[in-house]
Amino acid sequence: MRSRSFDSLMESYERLLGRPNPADEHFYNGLFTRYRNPVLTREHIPPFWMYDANPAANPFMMQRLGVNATLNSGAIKFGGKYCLLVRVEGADRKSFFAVAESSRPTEGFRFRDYPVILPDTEQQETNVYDMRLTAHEDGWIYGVFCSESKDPGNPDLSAAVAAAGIVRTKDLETWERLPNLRTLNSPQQRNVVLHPEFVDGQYAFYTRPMDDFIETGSGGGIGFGLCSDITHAVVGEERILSRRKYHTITEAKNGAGAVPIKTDRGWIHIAHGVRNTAAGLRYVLYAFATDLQDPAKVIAEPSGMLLGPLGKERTGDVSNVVFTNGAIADDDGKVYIYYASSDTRMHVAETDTERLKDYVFNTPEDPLRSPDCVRQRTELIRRNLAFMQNSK
Ligand code: M1P
Repeated sequence: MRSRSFDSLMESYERLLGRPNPADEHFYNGLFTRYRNPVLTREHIPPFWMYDANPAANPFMMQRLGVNATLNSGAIKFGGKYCLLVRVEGADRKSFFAVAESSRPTEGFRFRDYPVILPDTEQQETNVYDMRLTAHEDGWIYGVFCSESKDPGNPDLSAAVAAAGIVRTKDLETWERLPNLRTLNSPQQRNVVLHPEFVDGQYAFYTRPMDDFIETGSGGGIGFGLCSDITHAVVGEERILSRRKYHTITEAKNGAGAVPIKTDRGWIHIAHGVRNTAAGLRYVLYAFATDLQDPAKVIAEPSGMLLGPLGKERTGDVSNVVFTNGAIADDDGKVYIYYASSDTRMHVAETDTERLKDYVFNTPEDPLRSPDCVRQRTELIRRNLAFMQNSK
């Protein structure tokens, strides 16, 4: 085997970052455009994060600290740039956060020189991942993420506890850590999202009550709770807004995804839904809308999935998964949904608010039973055949 030079690794890396990412012409559904390449993979990690560049110390130019995956990223437009707060998973399985940014929403993402240094205030915390970034009307950018620890009361090596960690920043560079969120009625939390506006003068969280680290158990779906002091965040009552339902895409579990997008007709939420299969869990994205005044009141629930794993997206570390925790609604009305496939790499889907509203408010609801689904489809076919006949 021939060893490569550090310079040649840097050249390959720069070539990859300069590669254009054309729209995928094959995929069409009228709602969003997929792009041909992922926007971030582990190949986008700067070589100087993984190799010792000094050939005297690294004669075989070998990776010293490998990276396994770049996935579930928060997203925000900041300083005119599209910024992803990426979950980077090291070869050692621990995740950490890093900012990758670009002046273009669908290509050219480059990691800043250093990963995010999170204040290490939770001594029991082992792993951190899946940060949602909320530009709050109080002037801070908040990051809410999963803070995972070993369950001290359970000897099972895999037993863990998930809580919602909270940080805030003004520049995506320096981060202030606040105490983890406490939810009085739920032992565990993951996929927690901070709403961007005050609700009844309080901070509002989308939660995901769970009895257990993996199973949501009695947790009925995506919850909503208020808290008066984000510097010591405590949520009491969690109202369930997007409920898990039998024989739907959310039967096994669901969770809030991107920070909701404000439109003139309501808040549009892009979440994930999970069903079980003989091949394991399948994760897809779905959408719903809530009332502008009462963001916990669902006003539209289109049937089925918004986006599911397709082609190469289907395989990876945890196959058959798409997952979002960040979208950017741009000033021109375009919306970029950043999503990870199979817990391995990041993609973007491009749409706009008009299309999203049309989708959310004009897609029929899931009638929950096959005979009713056939009635729904037959009605569409009947209308279409009449329309096609009349337009001849
Ligand atoms: O492996 C799929 C996803 O599993 C978890 O999501 P949830 O809590 O809804 O099951 C998360 O750990 C997420 O990071 C991961 O992508």
